[in-house]
Amino acid sequence: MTRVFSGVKPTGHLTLGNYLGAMRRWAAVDQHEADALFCIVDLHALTVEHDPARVRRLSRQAATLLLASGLDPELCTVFVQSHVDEHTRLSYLLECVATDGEMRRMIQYKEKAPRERARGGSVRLSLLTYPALMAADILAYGADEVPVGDDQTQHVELTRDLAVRFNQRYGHTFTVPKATPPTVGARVMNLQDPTSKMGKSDDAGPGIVYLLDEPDVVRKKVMRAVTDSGRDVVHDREERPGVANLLEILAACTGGDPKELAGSYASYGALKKDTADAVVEVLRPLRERHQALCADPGYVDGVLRDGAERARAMARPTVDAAYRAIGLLPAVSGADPAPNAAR
Ligand code: AQP
Repeated sequence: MTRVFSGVKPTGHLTLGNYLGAMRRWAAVDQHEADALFCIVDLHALTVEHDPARVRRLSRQAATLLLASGLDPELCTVFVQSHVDEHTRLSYLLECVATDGEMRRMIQYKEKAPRERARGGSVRLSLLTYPALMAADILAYGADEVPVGDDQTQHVELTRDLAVRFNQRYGHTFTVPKATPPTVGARVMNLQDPTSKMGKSDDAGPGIVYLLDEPDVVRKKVMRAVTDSGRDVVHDREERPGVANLLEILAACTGGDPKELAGSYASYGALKKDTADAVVEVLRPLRERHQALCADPGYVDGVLRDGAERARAMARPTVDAAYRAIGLLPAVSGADPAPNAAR
């Protein structure tokens, strides 16, 4: 059975981009068709200036939203990255296989490092090295596929490179995974700046639809989306990024095709109204389930505890194999026979 791994980072409230680009398919397809693991990658949230209490809160909220989106712990494994030590154990080995040039070429590093400097802070070393941790997240589980939005495909490419390099140098240890972005909704753009991705850690604003926004807030944000100076509704990402973004959101919510949908609208106003309605309807069941789950925090804790146990058991053999392959002396446990006794 295909093994699938993916995750969300608790750096902000989850957005429509996270949902349409990744989460929705995890619940609708991946958990049914694959042996799937979904992770709240909290260690990644420490790579930028953070408030410890907020990261804890957002981690719990992300876990609750994953379950609210339809992930079923009977069908898949839902867990928190920092609860499973194998991720950081493997990450160091992968740092010993990666080069600093590879890390510096990562788009997220190039985008986020100047932002951290502009906010008056210094750039954490982990912002440079976390792609190795991300590779460890994936390789520890022998994942074949990584269902992610477009923005993460470069990280999965790096993961592939590291897996191939490790296997060539030290013997076959890792499955080489591939990214599987969705056909529609792979890159939801900011409604106020449709040339930038809708990002959860961006400064909050009317361009970002959060999964827990009230319906009237969602409507307002969509109705105020920046469009273009033209009048006709066409799907053209280069020349009409605002309208293209709305068409893609509508298509992702209703299952249509953005180019075909364009032909059925004579005005931007009508397109915005239908897009707002479609987004509100897509988010409605998720908000309702989230509310119900918040009333039962013990359930979420239990899911995360069981998920971490399962994940640990899956990751340990591969990570142990990587430690042996790279040349580290296995630790002898108390239960192992002493060398003399074995003779
Ligand atoms: N705007 C987006 N459109 C489509 N997919 C998106 N994803 C994120 N933003 C969009 C996908 O959501 C999954 C989880 O993302 P993440 O938590 O790993 O964070 P990210 O990719 O770095 O994007 P964010 O949400 O904007 O976080 P920040 O602001 O902290 O960087 C991934 O599969 C991602 O592709």
